Order: sequence, then structure tokens, then C-alpha cells
Amino acid sequence: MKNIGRCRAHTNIALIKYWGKRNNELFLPMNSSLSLTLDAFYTDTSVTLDDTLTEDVFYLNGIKQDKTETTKINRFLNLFRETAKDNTFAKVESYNHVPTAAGLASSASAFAALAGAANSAWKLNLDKQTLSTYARQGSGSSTRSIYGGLVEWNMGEGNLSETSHAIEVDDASWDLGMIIIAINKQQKKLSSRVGMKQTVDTSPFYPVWVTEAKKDLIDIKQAINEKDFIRLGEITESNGMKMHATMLGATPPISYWEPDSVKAINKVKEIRNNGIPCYVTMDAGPNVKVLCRQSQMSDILNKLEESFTNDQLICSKVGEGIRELTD
Ligand code: 2P0
Repeated sequence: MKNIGRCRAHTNIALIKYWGKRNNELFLPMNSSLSLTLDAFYTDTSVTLDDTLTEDVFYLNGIKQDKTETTKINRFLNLFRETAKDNTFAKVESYNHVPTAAGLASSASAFAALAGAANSAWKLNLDKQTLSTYARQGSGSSTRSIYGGLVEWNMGEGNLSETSHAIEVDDASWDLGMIIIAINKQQKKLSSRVGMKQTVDTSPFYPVWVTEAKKDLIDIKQAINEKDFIRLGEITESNGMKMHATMLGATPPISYWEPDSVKAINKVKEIRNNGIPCYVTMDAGPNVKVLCRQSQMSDILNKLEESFTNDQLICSKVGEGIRELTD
């Protein structure tokens, strides 16, 4: 038997961040989050069920992966095997399409694409909302990559896995875009998973973060409803900074910033002060992401080129949700 499923998923950048779990096994978050799916970065994955295999095998960008990486895939695929009541092992082949300078290899697109491909391979026909609860259990941020545009990951209730899922809030077809300023493509020193646990466990600011994130989510959804770009940007920038401030309060303190991150933030402020609205956000790494109007992207890019090289600057339009690949 050789059933094959193929799927493409795009990465996403959170405007309201997810930083901390209330349940580490089920990847249930402390707060709901909201993101923009990006067109420029995506993962294509195929899952081939093969009853001659005695274990799962995993190739990333054509290279066979070691036991540690394959075990993550194996555990994730077990969710689908349990649902399908079929223990067949799989060959998983994934290709990350990320400009090399970006350093944005993303678990968000990876597990969303894997979820979509596994859904097809086992012919489960799970709907997107359900699929987002599966993707979540590979990596929290991949919950949101199931959908395109502006996406909310609803934190859900208690320990009820099925209640913590993504929904599309808006198709974001109102002149939105993002520029990535790639500061450093090295792998981050502290994984998000460890960093967020350390923050939850030790930062005295953590309860304030959760309260603020909840307020910010309400406000940003109103800004989205009103298609108010300035408000969207202000809330995005403020929320990202509050997440990083909360991390700084951890013991030991966590900072993903580098000197050039500050240089990028200051440059964006300068552009904004000169009349073009654009706003920064940062994740668990030194790269700076600039939320802007797509129609003003080339003007902003020209200004950023005064301080950064061309290959450090990557523009993205709004991306779509997962899609089955048929060749
Ligand atoms: C986010 N980040 O909302 C936040 C903001 C980074 C900073 O989700 O442990 O790889 O696999 O659930 O999803 C990165 O963390 O962590 C992340 P796990 P994940 O996009």
C-alpha cells in the first residue's frame, strides 16, 4: 500500500504573541494569539504510507534526518495513526522554501504542512479547524498556519484540546505586507520552547503579560474590523515589546536581541517619523519584522537599504492557508 498526501503551508508572524503554555503536553497556550500568514516562506511536505517500512523516515531538504528529529515526526504522526486506526509507517519528505538569508526556518509552516499531508495520506478528511488542533501538538505557532490572512489561535478552555484551535479572522486583502530585516541567520541559542517555559516559571511580569495580551487581542480585532492600519501597527509593536520585556524579567534573563536589532528598530521609527507608517515586531530571535502597507513597501525598502544590505531585506505579501499539492 502506498498512499501519498502532499501539502503546502506558509509561515506566520504573530502580531499578538503566544509565549507560554498552560499545558506542555497538549501545547495549550496561556493566551490567545493572532498572526499574519506570509506568502514568502513556506514548506512543502509529502507523507507516503508504506507498509514495507518498519519505522518512520524523515528527509528535510533532501537530507535524511537523525533519530531526534525523526522521533518528533513519529510522535506527531501517531496522532493521525490513532485517528485512522492504522499503524502504517510513513516516509516524510519536507522542503523549506525560505530565502537563505532570512534565517526563518519555521516550525509553524513545517507542522502545518505535515498535518495537511498526513490528513490526505490517511484520507481522514479532517476539517481545517480540527486540523489546527493537530498541528498545534507539533508546534504551537503552526496552529495558525493552517489558515491564510489574519488568523486567531483561540486559547480554548481548560485541558480540552479540541477547544484550542485557529480561525480566520480576516483575509487581510486590505493593503498589508511585511518586510523581514534579517539580522542573523544562525540558529537561536535558546529554543522558544525552553525560553517560554523559563519565562512562565520565573518572570514576575508573566501575569501582567497574560492580562495585557488579552486586552491587546480585543483591541487588535477591533482595528482589523475597522481596517485601521495605524492602530493595527501600534498594537502589534506594543504587544511584541511587552513580550520581550516579560522575557527580560525571567531568571536568568532572556534576550534574543542583537545590536543590529536595535539599529533596525530605530530605522523603522525614523521612517515612521518621516511620514510612512510602519511598525516592528520580533520573535524568538534577533530578526526584525516590519508590518507595513503593501503599497508603501518599495518606499520603505528604499529607506531600509540605507542601513541594511539588499539580501538582508525580504518582502512578503499576505499568504494563503494550507493547500493540497497535486502535481
Ligand atoms: C508566536 N513564537 O506567537 C511566538 C512569538 C515566538 C515568539 O510561537 O513550543 O515554535 O513549538 O509551541 O510555536 C515560537 O514558538 O513553540 C512562537 P512550541 P513555537 O509566534
